[in-house]
Amino acid sequence: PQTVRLEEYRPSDHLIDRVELDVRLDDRETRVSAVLALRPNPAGEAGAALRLDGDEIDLVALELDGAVLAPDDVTASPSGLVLHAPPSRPFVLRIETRLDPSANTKLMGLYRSGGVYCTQCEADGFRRITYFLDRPDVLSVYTTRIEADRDEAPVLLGNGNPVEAGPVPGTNRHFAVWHDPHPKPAYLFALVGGRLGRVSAPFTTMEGRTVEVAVHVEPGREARAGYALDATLRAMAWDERAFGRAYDLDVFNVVAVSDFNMGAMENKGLNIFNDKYVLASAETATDADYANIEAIIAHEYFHNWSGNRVTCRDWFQLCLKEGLTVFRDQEFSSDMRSRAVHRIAEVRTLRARQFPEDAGPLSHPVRPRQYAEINNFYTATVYEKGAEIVRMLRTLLGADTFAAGMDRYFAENDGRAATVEDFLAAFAQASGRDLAGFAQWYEHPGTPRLSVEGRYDAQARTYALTFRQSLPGAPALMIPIALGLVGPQGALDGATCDRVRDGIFVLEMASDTITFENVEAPPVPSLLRGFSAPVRLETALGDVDRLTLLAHDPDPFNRWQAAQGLALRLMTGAAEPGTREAYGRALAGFLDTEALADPAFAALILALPGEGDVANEIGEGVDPDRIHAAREDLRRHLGAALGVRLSALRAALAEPPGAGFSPDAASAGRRALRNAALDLLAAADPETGAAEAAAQIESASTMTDRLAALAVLSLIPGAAREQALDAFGARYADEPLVLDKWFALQAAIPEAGTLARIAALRTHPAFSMTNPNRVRALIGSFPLSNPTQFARPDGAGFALVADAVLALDPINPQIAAKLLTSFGSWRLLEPGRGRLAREALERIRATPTLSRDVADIAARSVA
Ligand code: B3K
Ligand code: ZN
Repeated sequence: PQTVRLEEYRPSDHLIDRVELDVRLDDRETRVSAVLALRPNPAGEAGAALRLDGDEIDLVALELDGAVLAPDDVTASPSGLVLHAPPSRPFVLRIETRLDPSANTKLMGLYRSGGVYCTQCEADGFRRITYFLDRPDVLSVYTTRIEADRDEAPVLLGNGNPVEAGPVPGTNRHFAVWHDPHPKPAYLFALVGGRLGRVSAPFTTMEGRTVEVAVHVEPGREARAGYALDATLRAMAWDERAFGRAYDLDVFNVVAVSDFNMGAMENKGLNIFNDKYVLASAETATDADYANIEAIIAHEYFHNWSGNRVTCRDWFQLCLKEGLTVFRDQEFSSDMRSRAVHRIAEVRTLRARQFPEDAGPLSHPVRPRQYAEINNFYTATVYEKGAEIVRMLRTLLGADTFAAGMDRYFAENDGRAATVEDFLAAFAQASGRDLAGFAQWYEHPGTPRLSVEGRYDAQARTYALTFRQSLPGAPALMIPIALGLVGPQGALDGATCDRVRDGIFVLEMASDTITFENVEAPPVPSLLRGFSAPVRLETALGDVDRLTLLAHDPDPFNRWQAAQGLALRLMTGAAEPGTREAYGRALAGFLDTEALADPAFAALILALPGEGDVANEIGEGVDPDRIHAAREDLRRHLGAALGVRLSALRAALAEPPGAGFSPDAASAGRRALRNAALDLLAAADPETGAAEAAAQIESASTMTDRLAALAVLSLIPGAAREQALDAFGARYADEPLVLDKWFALQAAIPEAGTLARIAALRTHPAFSMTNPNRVRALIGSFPLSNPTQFARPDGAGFALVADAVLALDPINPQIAAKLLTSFGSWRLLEPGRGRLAREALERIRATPTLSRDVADIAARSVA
């Protein structure tokens, strides 16, 4: 496949100022007429041919300034259209194309989902609708006329503001015209046509403009759209407050569809969502679903400024909109919920997804320098590590200077396609600081290691900390390290260090030593508070030090980190003798004094690192069965050691009968702790645990409680489990999003029978290989949540996933490629399993007619 390189970026030779689209929707034969007002780009090459992108479309008609072109002047194919000698003045092209939305299983371009016409254009789907300069630095003003059958598609939505609508005389068809005054790249284009119900509310912006905000869902599901609408309104108000960003159109529409490749898409004024991230009710959605809906609704809305008003010059700059927007949605969720709890959740995701990616064959810089298929670069690195970079910038500059830099960035780049350099320049100007060193964070793949050594001098009452950073191939990075010293009674506030400002030391050299004065006793350093930089921290902290931090660190993140570190050391055999009991006692003390004050935090303190976290910690020669056994052992021990307290907590946190449901963070936190307690109790005493789980499944008034109990029961083989699974499947037979949870839960069972279970579920009437949510639930979740069965020593788990990748590829290459990335950590495995994983990858690679998406991941995975 052809490689695209950042260093080869050239401005487009032509620009398209205005686009007038006329889309006549039809099930099998949709016609699109595109009138493009083109002109040569002064920044491009004069006299260059006009090369428009296309992908699987048929050209029906083509006119230049109203005249048909001579056959010699143009070359057209389904994958492109070239005008060999376009005019050197402004001109108008009219292009008519034909496409089949019903045959579009790739879910890129215009397709149908459950009878609804919808589009997905990022990164390069617009070229599946019409021939175009499908690149993010070509910004145009769009007017879109949509026409459709009145019964099939009574609702017609486009970007921007509604202009006009009415019947098409003499037919059963009608039309709507939408105009978007904000110039945008083609990837932000969208339209929707279908039968949709809606909930809506007005929003008044800080500029006094009234916006009609609406969420559109399958008719009959309106009641489940209320939370998404509420989240949208809160996100709009928050972006005004926190970033000074107001909305800029008369309407804001969100549409939920059931077939969608990702979570959602930020099309201008018309966000299209995977319905999983819109629909919610107590009966069908978990607290995690509510939190995701809130975050993703906000994320797509925030793109209106970070992505749409200021877009990306090229796809190498993807983190410019994605990293920044993730940072913005994380801040929003932190404000809506508990900041400490949310930070821990963010870091858990970063470590579970981004760190392994960065340690494996798919590692790439936050700003990649080359790609074969851009859709394979919507990664945890671009998104989550990209967000960490923005967070570090704020830590380095302080909140006020950071805010001034953001204002400057938006002001100077509004209406432009910008670069990472433009972003950093705004902060350099706002702060007067040279950020060239900081820019290195965007350029180098891999997770830096930060090792720290402490030395106490009792005579001088000083404590010296020596920091060393390393990232092969990279210069020293600028690493903000939030830190403090902790003693047996808590923070050592008397200790001071002139290199630490506002609790932050900035490491800029490969190694450096700082010294604290007035340190009365040997302290425990609390390092990287709040996870102030995305690095792997290596310290010589012993178990006793970690117990001190767990008990006394004023930084909640590092308390949690201390608990995680202890658990990891216990599971990897690195802990000192007696630590297991001491750890149990520490958790007991914590539960006695703090659990009820902050249940959400307590649930996190109790949650053991996942098997994947342990594998990443071990780093080589991984045997998933041994990790599983070690983790089970620790779960059992904690369940037994804490049993009395866990039962008491469950009772204390029981929902009073008749209490109404609230998805808020406090209520969710109580449910989380109650269910974390059940999980540990069941580990120690499966018989009682199974009975209690079965009872909770029956009595539960929320999906959170029902699913958590089912998850506990699913780990306990026996008739009760099978009955409960069957009953759940029957109860939600008509709720695909709930069945997804049921599919995923069964795929996660760490038993030999799971492969057969998955095979059987693939024939379930609700399962379908064309629906990405179903595929992700039953197959995509398997390698992530079931390491022992995925990496079975007989290779059958790898074969299952590889077969699914090959079966999916002709249907939906993006989803197939994503599934294939689950092999990303194969090099960590012990040699026997590693060889089998490699064979599965080689088998895929040797398959002819692979999509570019899958071929790219397969090639990089074994390289
Ligand atoms: N920008 C989209 C992702 C598009 C993915 C294209 N393969 C959703 C988001 O990040 O908001
Ligand atoms: Zn995004």
